[in-house]
Formats: sequence, structure tokens, C-alpha cells
Amino acid sequence: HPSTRAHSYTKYNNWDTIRSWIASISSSNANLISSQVIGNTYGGLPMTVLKLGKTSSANKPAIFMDCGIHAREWISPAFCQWFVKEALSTYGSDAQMTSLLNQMDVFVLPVFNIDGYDFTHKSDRMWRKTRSKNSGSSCIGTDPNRNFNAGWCTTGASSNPCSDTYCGSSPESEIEVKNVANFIRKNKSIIKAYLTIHSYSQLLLFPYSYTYKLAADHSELLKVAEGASAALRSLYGTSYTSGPGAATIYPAAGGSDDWAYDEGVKYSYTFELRDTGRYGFLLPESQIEPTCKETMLAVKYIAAYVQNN
Ligand code: ING
Ligand code: ZN
Repeated sequence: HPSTRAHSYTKYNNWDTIRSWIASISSSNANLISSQVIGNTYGGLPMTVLKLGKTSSANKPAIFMDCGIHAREWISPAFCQWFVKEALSTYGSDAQMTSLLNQMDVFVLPVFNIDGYDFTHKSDRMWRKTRSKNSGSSCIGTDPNRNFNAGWCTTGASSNPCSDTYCGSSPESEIEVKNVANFIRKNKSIIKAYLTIHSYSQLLLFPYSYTYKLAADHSELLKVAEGASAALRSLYGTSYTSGPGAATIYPAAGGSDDWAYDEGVKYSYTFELRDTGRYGFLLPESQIEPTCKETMLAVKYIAAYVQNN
């Protein structure tokens, strides 16, 4: 598969390149990877979930991870691509990855908001939202991370379609959100962890963001987040702050991690990757590799914990 061999994991690939990579990588490595389209975006692009895991036993417990909910956070889809590459290339040599993929499946959605991501490459680098039309307004798009059915539009979200945090006309009004929510609902009995990758700020957040109330599993979620942050920091000294979303970043309703948690997915985390604002969303390509390497340690820490609990 020449397009896989040629694929660059240290560049910000556009959607066409990621789409070819998804096709190529899921047709190789047949015993470790498979793919399924969970629906199309508003603009008609296929949302493909990659399933990583040794295909032997059925009904394995699973982890779901998505990247690219927000269009301009380019380091996020870069991390999902890196994760898939690492999973495939270290299975059989890295003891932890081998054990993880033997015992569990990892579902990866490399780009959640494909329409928005495509738009950031073609028209507006700082676009955040989806690209759906809003009736009665000439403004485009809804914030997909305000569109989940978790305290929907009650705090830290806007009912103005022109806002970057527009919550949408109703929960799951965005087809991309509905597709992911349907997939998670359908696989609720096996999904043990939900990881969603954003940037920037170097935070490891967990529920709740829609309320200051502490989650029932607060102490355990904090303990695991602190362990994951320590693992991440061990590589290059990059410092992360862990905590519930509302108190750590800002109150915001309709987020995917809060929704997944309230659906019963206990280990629900939002990563805010590098940096802390020097480059912000415009993180240089030279930082893709170190960011992905350190983030792998945190994700593997959470995965190992979930595997053993
Ligand atoms: N930050 C997240 C946002 O959607 C967040 C923070 C996490 C909000 C979880 C709600 C729930 O605003 C970025 N950078 O997108
Ligand atoms: Zn984001």
C-alpha cells in the first residue's frame, strides 16, 4: 500500500489525504484493524471509525476515542493518526500495546467534524464549528461540543447561530453528533472509556463541565488523570493540569465527555493538547512528533487502568 507507506505522520494532512490513509490502512493489517462508516457528515463525507484490536474473541470491552471535534485544532487529528500507526507498529513488540489489543478493542474516529476540518484547509484556518445551515440566519455552523444532550445550552454555550459556541437548534441537531452518539449508545455495553482530543491548554479534563457538581466517580477520575498527566510529563517535562471541566477551564454544557459519562461510560476524558498559547491552534508541525509521543503515554496509562478495572 504505497499511500500508507508514503503517509506522513508529522504533517497536518488535509481531509483527502486522511481519507486515502483511512482506506489504505484499514485494508491492510486485517487481523488488527477493521473499519465501519457510522454515517455521513452534513456535507456528505463519510465518518469512518477504525477498530483496532486482535480479532479473536467477540464482545471485547472497548475504548472509544475521537479527534477533530473542532475544526481548527489540527494537532488532534494528527494524534489519532499517530495512535493508529503506533498501535499497528508496536503490537507484538510493546508488551502493553499487545496486551491492550489482545484484551480490548479501541475505536478511533480520526476526524469527527470533517466538513469543518476541510474548511480550515480551504477557506478559514480558524473555523471551529460544523458547516451546517441555520434556519433564519446567514451564519453557518454549530459547535459540536455544545450539541450533546448534557445540560444542553444551559451554561457556557450560546443560542446565537453566529456564535462560535452555538449549541444548535436542539441536542444532536448536528448529524455528526447524532452519528457518534448513536454509535456509542449502540455499543454502550462494551465501551468502558471515552477519550476526546482537543487543543490547546495542556489539560486533562473530566466531568462535569455543565455543572460544578462533582461526578460520582470524581476521586477515581482525578487519580487516573493525575497518573496519566505524570506519565505524559515523564517524557519531556510537559506540564498538564487535571480536573473537572467546569472548575478547570470553564463551565460549558453540551460537551461529549459529560454526555458519555451520563450514558454510563465511566472513564470519560477530554484532552487539551499543546501548547499553552504561544502558538495555540497554530502549533508548528515540528511539535507534532513530541506532542504525539508524550500523549501516547497518557492514553496508554488510561487504557491500562481501564483494562485492569
Ligand atoms: N475546549 C473545550 C470546549 O469545547 C470543554 C472544553 C471540554 C468544554 C469538555 C466542554 C466539555 O470549549 C476546546 N479547546 O475546545
Ligand atoms: Zn476543541
